[in-house]
Amino acid sequence: MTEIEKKLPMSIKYLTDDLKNEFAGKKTQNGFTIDDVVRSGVENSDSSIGAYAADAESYQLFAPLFDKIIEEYHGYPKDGIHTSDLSTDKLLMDNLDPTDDIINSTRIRVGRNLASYAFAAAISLDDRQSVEKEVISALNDLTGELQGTYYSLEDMDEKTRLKLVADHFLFKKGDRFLESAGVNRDWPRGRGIFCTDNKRFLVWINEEDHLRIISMQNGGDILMVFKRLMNAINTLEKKLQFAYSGHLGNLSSCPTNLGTAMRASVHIKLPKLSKTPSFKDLCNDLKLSIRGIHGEHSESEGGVYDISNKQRLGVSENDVVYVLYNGIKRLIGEEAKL
Ligand code: ADP
Ligand code: DAR
Repeated sequence: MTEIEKKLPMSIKYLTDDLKNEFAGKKTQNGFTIDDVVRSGVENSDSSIGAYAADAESYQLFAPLFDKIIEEYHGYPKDGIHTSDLSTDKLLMDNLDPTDDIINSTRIRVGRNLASYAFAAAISLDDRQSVEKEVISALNDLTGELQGTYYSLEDMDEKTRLKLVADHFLFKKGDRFLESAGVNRDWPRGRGIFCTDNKRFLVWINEEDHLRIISMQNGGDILMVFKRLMNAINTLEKKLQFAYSGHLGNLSSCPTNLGTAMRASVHIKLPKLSKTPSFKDLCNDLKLSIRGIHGEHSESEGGVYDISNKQRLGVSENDVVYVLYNGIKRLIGEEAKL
């Protein structure tokens, strides 16, 4: 493979002429063809993945392509069996930053899609509004630390929306990658955010997936954030039927969010370590991703980075939170040495 081919979006790199012939004429029950699946990667050649699923069926109908992408991104085999572990009683982890000097905040989120609807790239406006209604009904039954209020993006004034985005609580309109995939259609109709008064528990409705279930708070108490999220997932799973398969776990629009569909992140100050030449390699070795502090494709500010687990599939929720915990413990140690 040439150096140029290596830099292509995975969806383009692995969509050989043989596969194009194999997929010709095929479409999912929601009318998605292989061209629809890879449109984002074709229109955005700087995509890392460049493919979005329209529904659960996409992962079966176009499996020869998705298998390659999934194997490269998650290191997960095409015959793998995903196991979930939403328990919290086995986890032994203390607060890595009890004096709040280095970890600004911790956020753990999962993506979920309702089994009976097309995913964001293919869903109709009516169905997106039905998803919104079904999820709000389930959320309104939540009690205790999860009790909150739903705010529709259609009714939200711009000043409030911008503040919620700036404060890292609310999602922005999808970037060009999501635009090409068709995820932004009818924006902002059928979309909104549910949150508790203290904003430690939030649910996005109809961003990139039907739900993003989020637990977050200032500081580094990863275990407390994880326990709140597990409580929410275990409660919501009793009310909503999520798209799931034994092979791929929770099914998501983007193949990077399969399996646990979990991204566990901290916003952490690493002003010295981040300037060393080995910072990226160290995070890679620790199976950690580096992002800026205002979401994907944003920049870090003031030496603060969004560090999170990279692998989401073929590992359990307990594994994910330990990858973050052990990785952050190591990064804090390396920063202290400098
Ligand atoms: P995701 O795909 O997990 O939703 P993004 O990178 O798009 O992630 O981030 C979504 C929003 O969540 C952004 O506003 C980002 O700043 C915020 N965010 C992510 N991780 C943290 C964190 N550990 N602390 C505070 N805000 C966070
Ligand atoms: N930029 C797209 C998305 C990759 C993962 N991020 C998601 N799903 N938000 C790409 O293919 O590079």
